[in-house]
Amino acid sequence: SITERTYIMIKPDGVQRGLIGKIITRFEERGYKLIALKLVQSTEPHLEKHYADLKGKPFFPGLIKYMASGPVVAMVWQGLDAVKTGRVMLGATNPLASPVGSIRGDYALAVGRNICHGSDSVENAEKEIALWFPEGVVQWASVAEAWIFE
Ligand code: DAT
Ligand code: MG
Repeated sequence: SITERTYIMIKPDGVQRGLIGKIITRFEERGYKLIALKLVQSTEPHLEKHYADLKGKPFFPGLIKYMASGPVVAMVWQGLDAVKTGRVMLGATNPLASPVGSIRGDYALAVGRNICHGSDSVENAEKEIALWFPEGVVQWASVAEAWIFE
């Protein structure tokens, strides 16, 4: 559906490395519509909720510390197949397994510093959007939409 939404987040390493604009540009150029955006210094309790499914993994404490180590860019992008295509645009969890041309495949090398997050299912996307944007998103009419979809 063209109203499918995904939660995309530029992690602290992506922010520190000056990659915010490049990552936003990829989603804009692909034809997705930005419906929420903010720079946030997150907290460990909030990140533990975001990554609740991974609690118990050996890398969990390090993941939470890294994600809280600096600001992140929280975004919601909307458009056809946003969740699955967003994941394809990100690449694999391990940047070394990510194709060149994907965000992680072009800008990252280490699994623990893979610069961006993307929701892995529509259900999780909606949960993550509610967690990061309790204030809601912005509904706006895109003039480009008539040229991106038939
Ligand atoms: P993804 O971010 O591709 O959805 P995930 O949800 O399985 O991957 O894991 C969340 C993050 O945790 C991932 O982006 C990087 C980190 N991570 C995952 N597996 C890891 C590992 N084996 N060692 C270190 N960090 C890991
Ligand atoms: Mg995940």
